[in-house]
Amino acid sequence: MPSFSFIHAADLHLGSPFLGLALKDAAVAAVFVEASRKAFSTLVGLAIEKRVDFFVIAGDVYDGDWKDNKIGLFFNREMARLERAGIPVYLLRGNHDAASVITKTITLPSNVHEFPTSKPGSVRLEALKVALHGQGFAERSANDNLAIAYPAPVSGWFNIGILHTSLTGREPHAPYAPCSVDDLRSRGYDYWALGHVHDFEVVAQDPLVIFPGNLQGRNIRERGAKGAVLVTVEDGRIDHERLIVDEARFAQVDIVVGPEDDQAAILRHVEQAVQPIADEMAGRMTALRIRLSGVTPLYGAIAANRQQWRDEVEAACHRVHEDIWLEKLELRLEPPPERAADTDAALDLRQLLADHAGDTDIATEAARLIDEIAMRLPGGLGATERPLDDSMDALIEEARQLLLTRGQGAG
Ligand SMILES: [Mn+2]
Repeated sequence: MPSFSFIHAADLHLGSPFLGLALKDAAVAAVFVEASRKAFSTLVGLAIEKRVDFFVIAGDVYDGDWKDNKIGLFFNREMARLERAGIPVYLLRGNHDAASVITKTITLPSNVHEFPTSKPGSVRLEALKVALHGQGFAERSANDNLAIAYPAPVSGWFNIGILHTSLTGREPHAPYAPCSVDDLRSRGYDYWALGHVHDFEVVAQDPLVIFPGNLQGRNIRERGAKGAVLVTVEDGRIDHERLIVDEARFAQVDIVVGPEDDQAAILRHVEQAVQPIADEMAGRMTALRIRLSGVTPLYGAIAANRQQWRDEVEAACHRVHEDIWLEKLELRLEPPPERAADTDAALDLRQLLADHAGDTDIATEAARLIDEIAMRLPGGLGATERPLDDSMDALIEEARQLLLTRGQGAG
């Protein structure tokens, strides 16, 4: 069997907005906006430099329909770079760029092969004795098990299955093209190039089943290093390594403060907690969420001066590394018990709020109100826009802290 190498990427999500990223510095925000495209350009550059034999993209090239042709023009340019380097590309559509979702097109160079969406298709690379099998999504939601209809392997060749799937379920990813690892195994292929799940995961070793994750984190849920996978096949032996190409990074640290900590001590805790992030970011701009919890007598002062504290915490981040920016300061602090017991009113309020902590009725009612507001927005919200899902708990907690501060002030 000939030796060869290929790149397995997925979930480029070109054109994806950076939701919830309230970076105040415009130049920093611009780095994040450009990051998904830059990450893909970097990966294409690596493919050319490493002279891989082909390039696989397992769905969700585009985040959704294009506003204009800018995204299509960008993708075409990158595909043309690969074509000039003699590297063919095999790709399919996922839920985000299903055939029914993308209405605009730009003609791509002839090195780009797209798998059909109506049935599984196969491509044979004679010289390498490699067969690739895949089926894209016709519609945004693919509820059928696509994998079981994939064709039998080409005997004696290296067979690769390409599929956009959540397997048997990968929260919080929507359950599309459901199938089990055994379904994949039953096809008798040598490698499964999956897409859809945004975290890197080697799902199985025999055969290798891999989610490369997305190329670039887009929000605080998509933290850590992002990239694609380089697969090398030599004398029938398969090796894989991650190619980290993300341009900017999301990270989160939790810091527990103590009753004896004054402002200087809290900021020192921040610097200590941020140091490991600085050690790992390797020159990348990083958007950091910091969650402060614990009991502190500064509770009221912090809640009343959130903006000043936010800026002090960001300043502490910058003292550790100039490219760490505060994505959000999340406050989950508690006042010391004796302070809350100062007045009966404050005690009652605290108890009352504690009784309702985690009350699902509050979240449900808030969600209902948000839906109502969304419905009245001119033009409405897009199908995939879920405005406050991720921050609902944090917002309710913030409201609770504000109420407590006021309660204490009034007492
Ligand atoms: Mn997807």
